This record gives sequence, structure tokens and C-alpha cells, in this order.
Amino acid sequence: MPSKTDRVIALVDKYGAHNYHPLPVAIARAKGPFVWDVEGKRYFDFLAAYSAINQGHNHPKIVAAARKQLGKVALTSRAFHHELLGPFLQALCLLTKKDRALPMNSGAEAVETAIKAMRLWGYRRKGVPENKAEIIVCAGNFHGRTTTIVGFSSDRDSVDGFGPATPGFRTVPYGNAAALERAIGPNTVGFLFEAIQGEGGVIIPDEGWLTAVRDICSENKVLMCADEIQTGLGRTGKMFACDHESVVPDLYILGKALSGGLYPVSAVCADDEILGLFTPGTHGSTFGGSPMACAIGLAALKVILEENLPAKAAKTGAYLKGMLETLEHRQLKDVRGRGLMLAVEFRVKVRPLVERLARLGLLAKDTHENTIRFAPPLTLTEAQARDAFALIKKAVAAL
Ligand code: IF1
Repeated sequence: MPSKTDRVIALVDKYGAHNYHPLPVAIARAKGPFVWDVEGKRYFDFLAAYSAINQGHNHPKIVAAARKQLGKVALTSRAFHHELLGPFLQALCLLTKKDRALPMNSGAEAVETAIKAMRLWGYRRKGVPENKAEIIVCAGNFHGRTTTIVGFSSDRDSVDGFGPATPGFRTVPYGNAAALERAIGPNTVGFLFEAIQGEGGVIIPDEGWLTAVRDICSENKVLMCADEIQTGLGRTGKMFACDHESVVPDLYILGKALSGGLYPVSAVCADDEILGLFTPGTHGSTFGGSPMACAIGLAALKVILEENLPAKAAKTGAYLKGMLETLEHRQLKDVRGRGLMLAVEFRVKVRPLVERLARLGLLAKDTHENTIRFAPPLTLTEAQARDAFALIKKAVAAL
């Protein structure tokens, strides 16, 4: 007799495109750092939807804000005003210390918006000839799945079969300031980067790289555009990963935890010199900045600030990283990360470890076969971190 999990999976296999290879776990409900599957088994969620759930699953204050908005007005389109957009945009500008914010839905949409903003600025403010704008990106990047974005990905799986690539992008090695400086030309309008590469395997650049990037971009009139969709909003132990070097980029791209996982909410934040260039009809989105998005986004930001989640991530992350560093295994290669954006790299494929952890009651995700990332909600307590580590230790011992 097939289990309930089997039946859930069979339906997806039968009717879905197979663009994922999920673990055989069917989640039925979630709360805080935990999820329960359809069989009633509890797991630590150490992926947190790739850092969209920094506030913990179903944070009561974010759920309450969504419930309050439901039944009132969920969507007006931007053809009309509504009372929550101003406060949400104001909250984003206060948080990022930027003049303006442009709300979108998915992270990729916000990245595309930032690309359009940098090109527009290049043509209107830097005098780059029309259609000649160049944006520099990093090898090992992950910025989303649209055809333009995958066109500048260095991950073959993301690119093959989806050409032709959008022109106007140049790739430099990650973390290499000299290579960035060499790649800048008269038509370079921006540098799009992650302050820590998530999908690249939690790759942390050398101390000083962010500062060097800031100087190079300022000196060459190139916009510094930080994709903080995964690293932002407390994940790395600071509000933004750029804060580790007190560097302020020209554009912040936010997403994921901007909604606490309840709804797709993303945004680009930048000064008037950049976002002021969008005029009516030059950009938009049906759901971007909707009453529901703003109600949830406001509550999500409030929780991050009220519960001081960046500081919590720093403290609990250091505690968990300290325990991970006690792991002993001849195939263990590296423990790295900042805040609660942690990863353990092995010399062997980690999928068996991921599967064993699931059986023990902890959900995590491998990246690039040999690395397992640990990125729980930032609300994880130290006691919960200890319990979770006990499972990790047990699974590694059996590897
Ligand atoms: C998948 C990866 C993570 C992101 C950064 C933009 C986006 C993402 C730094 C786009 C999204 C997600 C997408 C999801 C899995 C996950 C992911 F494995 F794909 F690469 F987190 F590392 N910038 N990352 O991390 O945001 O459009 O998805 O809202 O595509 O499988 P999105």
C-alpha cells in the first residue's frame, strides 16, 4: 500500500515538469524552525526555503498581517494607489538608506529590474551609446532563472538549451578586484555580485574585496549592485552582507525573507539618480507592490528589526559553526560561513548525507554535490542548534 508521501510524489511526477529532484519528503505544515511531513514526522528545516524564512515558518505577526489584509483588498494593480505602498516603500528606504524603492515579486524579477535600471542609468547619465551597455558579473553567480540571467550564468545546467544569451554581460573571477578593474571599459554601467555566493557553495570573498569593489566602482563611474536576495535581511549576521565591510552599494536587490516566506516580495532600492530614471510605462508588474505584498513585507521587516534577527544570526551562527568545526571525518574538507549561512564541504558527494539527515529529522540541501548548506531560520535557539547538531554529528559519523 503506497504511503501518503508516495501518493503526493506520484501526482507531481505524473503531471509536473521534472525541473527539480526533491528529497522524498512531503511537508504538510510548518512552524518556526520546524516542518512536519504528511506522515506527521517532524524535521528541523535547515534550508528555510533558501533563506526566504529568516523569521521562522508562519511567524505569528506576519500571518496576522496577511490575515488582516485578506478580505480587505489584496490587489489593486499599480493603475491605482493603495494605502500600504507608501509605508512599505518608506520602510525599505529607511532600512537601506536609499532615496527610492521599486517593488517586484520574485528575486529574478528584481534582478532583471536592477539590470534595466543600470542600463537606463548608463544611457541617461553616463552617456553610454544606446544598446552598448555592459554589466560585469562573477563566475559562479546565481541570480535567478530568466533567460537573460541564465545567459550570464557559469553553471552549464542553468544555461545549456536556453540560448541565445542576452548580450552585454562580461564575467570575471569571483573575489578578484584586479580582474574587475581590468574588465571595466567605457561602456561598463554596473557590477552585479553576491557579497557571499550562495549557490556557488557559500563562497566568502577575501576580507577587503567589498571595499576594493566599492572604490573601483566609484572611481570608474560603475554602479555597484549587490544581490542581497539570499544574504540580506540578517542571514549572514548583519542586516546586509555588505555591512561586514561597512560598504554601501549603489543598488540593493532584496527578496526571499522580505516576505518571511508567505508571498513573493522583492524590491530594488537605490538613490533618485538611478530609480528616478524610470518614468510611467517604462517598467511594471501586475502584483508588484500589491496591498497583500506590502502588508506582508511591512510585517516581515518589522519582525527582523524587533527581534534583532541579524544579531541573533551572528550569535547562533557562531555557536553552530563552532560545533560544526568539531566534526571529525576523513572526508570532511571545510566548514565555512557567516551568521547562519553555513556550509560543510566534503571530498565526496553529500546526497547520501542529506538523505540520512532527512531520516534523522533534519532537512538540508546539497550544493555542487560535495557541499551541504545549513541555513535555518534566524529565530533558531541555541538549544535547538544543539539538538540539530546532534543529528548532524550522528549522520556524519555514519557517512
Ligand atoms: C531555484 C539556487 C539558492 C538567489 C540569489 C536571486 C535569486 C536567488 C542570490 C532568484 C534564488 C533560489 C532559487 C531556487 C533555489 C535557490 C537557490 F539554488 F537556485 F541557487 F538560494 F541558492 N539571487 N535562489 O539565491 O530569486 O527568482 O528564485 O525568487 O531556482 O531552484 P527567485
